[in-house]
Amino acid sequence: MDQSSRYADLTLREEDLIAGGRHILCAYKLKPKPGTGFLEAAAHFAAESSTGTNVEVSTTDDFTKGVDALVYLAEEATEEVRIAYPLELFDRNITDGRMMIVSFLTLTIGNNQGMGDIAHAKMYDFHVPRRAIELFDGPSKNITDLWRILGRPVVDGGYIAGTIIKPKLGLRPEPFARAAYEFWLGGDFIKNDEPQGNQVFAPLKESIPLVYDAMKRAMDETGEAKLFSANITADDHAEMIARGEFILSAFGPDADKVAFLVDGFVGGPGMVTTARRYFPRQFLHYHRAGHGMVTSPSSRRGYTAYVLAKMSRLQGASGIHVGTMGHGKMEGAADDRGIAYICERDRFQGPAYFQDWHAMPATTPIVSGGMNALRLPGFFDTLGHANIINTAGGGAYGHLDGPAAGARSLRQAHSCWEAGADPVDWAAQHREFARAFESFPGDADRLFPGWRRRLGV
Ligand code: CAP
Ligand code: MG
Repeated sequence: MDQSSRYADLTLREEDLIAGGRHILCAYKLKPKPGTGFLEAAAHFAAESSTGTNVEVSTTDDFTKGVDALVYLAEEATEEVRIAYPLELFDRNITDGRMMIVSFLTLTIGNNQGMGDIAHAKMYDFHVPRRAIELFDGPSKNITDLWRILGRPVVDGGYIAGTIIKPKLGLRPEPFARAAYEFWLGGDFIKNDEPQGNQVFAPLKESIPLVYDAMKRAMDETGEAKLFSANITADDHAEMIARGEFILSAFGPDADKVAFLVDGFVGGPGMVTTARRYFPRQFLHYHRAGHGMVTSPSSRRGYTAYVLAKMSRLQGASGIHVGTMGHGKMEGAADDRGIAYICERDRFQGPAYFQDWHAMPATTPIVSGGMNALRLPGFFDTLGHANIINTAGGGAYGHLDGPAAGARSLRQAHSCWEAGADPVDWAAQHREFARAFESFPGDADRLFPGWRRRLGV
């Protein structure tokens, strides 16, 4: 049934919809199944994403039609479809009237992902009006709070050198805490790896007190504050709360130095908001493990990493992994910069929409995935700044001289970039950075041909 007469209005102008402030706009790349017209498919997509189904129903009234999602742009040649969703469609908390990302997803990326007449559809941008900005939690903490704890300037406080305890799994509490202590002798920030929690060989209630002891010893020895991002991911809300409360209790007077990590993609919006609302005074670290199933360029369904990051800011992520823009081991490219910029800037021109955040606090870009000291200068050149949290697991624990040297090599790489120096020249004056060349010779050969001769290795 062609519903385009009801669910499409191509006379609507995007600038009017944005100025009107009563709609969330979504931009998709959509391909119909053979035999279905493009506008017909888009209209059915909008119907199933709002007030309709595949047939007319007798219970529809004029009010219903007033909150229809409407296709306002449809270009078959570019597979471009843009849909305006009235704010009234989205579910609101009975507790405080706020909006929720789960409702945004259920409508805009819900049943429409499996319809028989749609080959595939993927959201690559969306626009939220000021009223929606007012109704989402947004971040309560971000890198500014971490800079303050680290004794840095709270504006442009710069690079936070971090790691992930590696191996990903398999360390019992004592070696886990030792690995943390050794990195903290040279670095700032440590996170649990995304699957680390309460494995039977590393009970959380044994590991966390040892990690805190390691933090205290490292802070005493270095005279520097240290940060730990503890994973509280769990299926059960009560388990998350129990973990978070235990961790805060264990860190006692240094509980402000603890961030809470959630595997937000696989855990879903409920998990992110549980952490955001129950522990609003802790930095909320959004790990996106699993996102590639929909965000990968090879996926033509779901939504992009840009959309994921934009949603995380509305949810209140203090920081989210934004990828390495082609410099690390995960999929990515230089134009992924936008994933960081939509998180950290107060306004940004995305791939489809210009978004004004109306002073919603920023979500901090977290850069991870195959990073080491050699790859950092090129990354900073791509991003254009270093006001980020970087977590390099292999880049620290794979350093020939151990984790502390690995951490120092990361900091030296940042200093090299800040100085605008040639990395090989810089390595000649900075031992741990030089030893990163020998630790990761494949990267060194690829990035800095002739380094052996110049460093006399
Ligand atoms: C990196 C990492 C991160 C991924 C996440 C890992 O370890 O801890 O979880 O990078 O990817 O488990 O692979 P290494 P993204 O530093 O040893 O590579 O940040 O793109 O979400
Ligand atoms: Mg990891």
